[in-house]
Amino acid sequence: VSATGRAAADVLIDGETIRAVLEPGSTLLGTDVAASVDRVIDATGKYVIPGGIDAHTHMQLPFGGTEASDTFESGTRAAAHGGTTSIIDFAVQTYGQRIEDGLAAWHEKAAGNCAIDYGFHQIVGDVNEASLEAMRRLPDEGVSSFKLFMAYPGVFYSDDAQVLKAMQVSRDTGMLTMMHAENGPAIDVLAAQLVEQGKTDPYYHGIARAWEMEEEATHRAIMLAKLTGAPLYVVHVSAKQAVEQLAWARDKGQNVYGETCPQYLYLSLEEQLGAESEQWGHFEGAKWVCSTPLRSREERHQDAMWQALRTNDLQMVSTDHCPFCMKDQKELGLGDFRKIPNGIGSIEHRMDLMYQGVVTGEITLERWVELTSTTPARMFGLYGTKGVIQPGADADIVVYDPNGHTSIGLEKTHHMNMDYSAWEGYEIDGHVDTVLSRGRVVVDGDEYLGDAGDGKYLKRGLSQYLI
Ligand code: DUC
Ligand code: ZN
Ligand code: ZN
Repeated sequence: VSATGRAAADVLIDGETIRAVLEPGSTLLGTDVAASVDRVIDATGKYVIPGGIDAHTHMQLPFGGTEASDTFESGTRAAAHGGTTSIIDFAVQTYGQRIEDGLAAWHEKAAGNCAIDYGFHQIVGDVNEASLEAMRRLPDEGVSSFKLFMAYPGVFYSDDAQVLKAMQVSRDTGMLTMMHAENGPAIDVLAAQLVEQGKTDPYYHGIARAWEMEEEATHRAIMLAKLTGAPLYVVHVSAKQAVEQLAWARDKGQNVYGETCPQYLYLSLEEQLGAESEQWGHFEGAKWVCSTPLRSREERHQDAMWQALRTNDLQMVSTDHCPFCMKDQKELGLGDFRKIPNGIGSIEHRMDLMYQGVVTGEITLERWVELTSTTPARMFGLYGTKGVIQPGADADIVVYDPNGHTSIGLEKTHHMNMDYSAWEGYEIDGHVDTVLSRGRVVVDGDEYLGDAGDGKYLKRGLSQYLI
């Protein structure tokens, strides 16, 4: 299955790369191909797809007074189990730090630890003259995209002047501007007022981060991008009004793109409000505190996200994998939702959760491949090597069994370093059967056969979506 169609075929792999895609039962130079190879993986009745590319992850991210709980080792192993064979993680420049040092620190965290191939975007957390200079050299390092935050004042935040200057570099270099589009200063006022009124439960995180805050920031990002000529990619879109902004800009011919995440397709603010457990009481809702927040089902944001994935108003699905445990991590926000570390872990389940959208008729099989692998490769300068099954491409391949079944839960399918699953009880009508990373079988059934350090750094080229 590719982004454009499906056919019965044999895939011939030689070492780390795909040598040929052949008619079933083909001969090559007079010999029966299947009879002359070292190993045959029988995919009869199953889908053979390019390995998933999760273009938005945060391994070991220092955030909210703690650190995201998956290391590059545990997180990429969980990814492999779920049929994802490449990630693009976010290297962080913190306030006052040099960009070069932030990037070097990320290389150090990842090198020798990853189960699958990995690349980096650069978070620019301090837009100043030195940063703007350093950003121009990032493409030479294989980092062809950077992320700015219109949220989190005092942490990663950039004001409009900083956004404008960074976008000018984006225009000049062809680096993609990735935007966290929420009005952080306004959100922080609303959040403080809610806490003053005693509204401290996790649910109020989503009330403070109202969709108006996302719509407004998305619009502002679009206008600043238009003015500067920067290519814009809005991350973790969750509000239907933000999608309308993207669609409006695209209809006018502007070069803007957007991703959503599984949590914005399946989970809702109402369910977060209703969440309660013996152990945590109403604090149970902290499990789903992420930014942008879960949105109201009644307001039909989830339906709008699925629709946008069909109409191509949104082009990709990434996870924003940013896991925290309840114990000692989410717990920091007991009594004040502002102190709950923001993030959900989903890297292991993205391919399955999106496949369920094929089962329920939300998207086609081809669109599944396009949203999870082919477009991420094109968007972030990996296409040809990744994102497609064709001669010369890396043999990153998933054999997916549509007759299999996956029960998600902490005691079932769970390899992420978390003490809960944000997807507890989800049932998927399909199963990741076999996963190959550059020709090596790293997952067979539910068994992991790879090693930490198998994954190598991906020097990315510029996006294919530049015009
Ligand atoms: N959102 C999250 O939920 N976590 C990490 C950073 C972000 O923007
Ligand atoms: Zn973000
Ligand atoms: Zn993120």
